[in-house]
Amino acid sequence: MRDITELLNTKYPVIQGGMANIADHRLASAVSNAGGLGLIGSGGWDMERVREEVRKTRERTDKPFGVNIMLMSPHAEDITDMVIEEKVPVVTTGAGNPGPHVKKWKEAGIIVIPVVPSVALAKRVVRYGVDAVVVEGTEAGGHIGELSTFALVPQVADAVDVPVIAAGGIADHRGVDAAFALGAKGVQVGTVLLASKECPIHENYKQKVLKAKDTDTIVTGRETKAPVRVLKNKMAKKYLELSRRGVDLMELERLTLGSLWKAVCDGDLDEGSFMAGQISGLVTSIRSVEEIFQDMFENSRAYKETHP
Ligand code: TUI
Repeated sequence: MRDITELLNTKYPVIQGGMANIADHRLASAVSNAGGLGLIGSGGWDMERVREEVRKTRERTDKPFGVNIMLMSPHAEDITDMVIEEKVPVVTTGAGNPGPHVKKWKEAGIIVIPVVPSVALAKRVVRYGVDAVVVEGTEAGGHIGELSTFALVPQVADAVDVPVIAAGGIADHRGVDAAFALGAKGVQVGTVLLASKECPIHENYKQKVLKAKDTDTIVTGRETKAPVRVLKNKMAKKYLELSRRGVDLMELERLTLGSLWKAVCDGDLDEGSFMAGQISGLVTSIRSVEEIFQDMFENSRAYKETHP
């Protein structure tokens, strides 16, 4: 099976999570320049804004990068065509089934890597002809599935014949080694990058991640079809109440993105939605993306063995 670094043309087998409203050209280019695959997180932005981010990323790096398309976004359809026009090398998708779009992306020479929360969806997207899958466990931040990384990764690895990239709960070399032991060929990380020097979020967001302990995340919207993991605060409790009352999905999504904005830009500790994964408790210092990847891979036995 093809190695992830060979498939993506990166130094390290790591993809940055496509964090909506957060992962702009600054984070994406920093990740790509540090040897991973940087992604522009398109959720929350319209097509022209994402196009601008693509162009700015190209000004900052000559390394491969990608766009994550959040399929629940009202702009998703437009963005699926824009990535072809802009010759974006890699597309990842989240929060839905990308099936109908895979053919046109493959014909355009794009590497396609959907994020999947189950064996069933992994098998379905592989039939469409994708290059790899990101298998994301419920430990992850933001919009999540039901199954844990530990249970899901080996089941998907056995079920499909494309490389599996593990996500959810990975922040250091132990997570990388565990993911490889479960059959993954690479990892995707989000939470640990929130605390990177280059991540363009409000300082309060970074400090909230640094201060979080193991039990400080909760999942809002489990009753609806859009469960979202966030750090506990006043807003999270308000969501729990709203989703318990069965508030309309679209309204909840608007609220989520609106308050994510308040967290990312204003650092509003009460009204913001601080999406982050269960591994937040392990993240205790601000480092550069390069330092983070060095720790993750230069100390990983599995990486050393597979990339001598
Ligand atoms: O997409 C994510 N994480 C996200 S997206 C986001 S923005 C948002 N805003 C408001 C409400 C919801 C999200 C924040 N974080 N991760 C990838 C991911 N994809 N996790 C789970 C899934 C998923 C779920 C169901 C993928 C496919 C899927 O398919 C259902 C189907 O149609 O078969």
